[in-house]
Amino acid sequence: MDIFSLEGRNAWITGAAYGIGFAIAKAFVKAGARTIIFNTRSQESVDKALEAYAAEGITNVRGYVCDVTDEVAVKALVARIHEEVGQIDILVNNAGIIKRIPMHEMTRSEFQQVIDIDLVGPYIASAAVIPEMMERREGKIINVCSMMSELGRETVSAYAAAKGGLKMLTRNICSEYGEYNIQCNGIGPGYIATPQTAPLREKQADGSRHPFDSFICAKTPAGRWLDPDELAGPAVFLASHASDAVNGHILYVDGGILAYIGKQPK
Ligand code: NAP
Ligand code: GCO
Repeated sequence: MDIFSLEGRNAWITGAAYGIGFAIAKAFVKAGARTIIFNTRSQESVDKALEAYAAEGITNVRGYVCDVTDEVAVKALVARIHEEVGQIDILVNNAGIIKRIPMHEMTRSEFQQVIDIDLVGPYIASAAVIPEMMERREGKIINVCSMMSELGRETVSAYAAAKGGLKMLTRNICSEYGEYNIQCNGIGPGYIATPQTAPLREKQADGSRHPFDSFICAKTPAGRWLDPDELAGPAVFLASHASDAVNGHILYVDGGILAYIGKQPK
């Protein structure tokens, strides 16, 4: 079972201050990763995250302030990681935002911000790490996609466009760099209980469940939101040699949402 080990490997997980990225980082450490690198947009967020990692007993972690949309800063960060940590064996493009606004009410700038972080950011980070992976003829890139890589819904037009594009960026990196033994796959979480989805689970003024909360539980065969830690196994699989023959694939970790028409109302 050593093929699932990440022993001695360095993993850069963008935006892994909390939420899904943080859960993936914990899983990689448990699988033997040598160093976890993460970046967020503020020193405050980095410092808070380092405390959270320490609380989990994780000290082989380095946090940096770097906005994934800032190409100059990302290239400088990659050079600094190579200098201070070593090679980047695994890149997880996790950093992402969502804006839930009806498309006709959304400003161009709001639409662009989602595209920049959720699609252009993964391009910038991947383009920055690939040359070194090409030299070593080895590398793993995991793009955090979404149900919205496959489905649409009201108010998330920019996010769905970005995550649909990220699915195809995943397939194109696979196509262009597979000959260098670089595998690029996507992980497609379903509905996960994190700060990003907290607004969809907030109790209503009368104490009742948020309508979207009930809706998602009816669309998920298990009838519940998933936990970020349930992404651990799929993420370790895609980061390890166990997936060396898997490339350009989006591994949906959705509890069966994409297979299910939804629970009939009683
Ligand atoms: P989250 O709780 O909002 O965490 C997002 C992380 O990304 C934070 O660490 C945030 O740090 C960082 N970030 C945001 N913009 C950034 C930028 N421009 N540069 C660097 N870091 C940035 O979100 P999540 O639920 O964990 O989601 C993580 C990823 O999974 C996202 O790509 C999301 O689209 C995707 N996803 C989420 C779900 C879900 O149900 N939660 C399902 C499918 C896919 P700072 O804000 O401190 O900078
Ligand atoms: C939303 C949610 C979803 C999740 C996730 C689903 O508003 O519909 O935020 O987009 O974040 O992407 O896979």
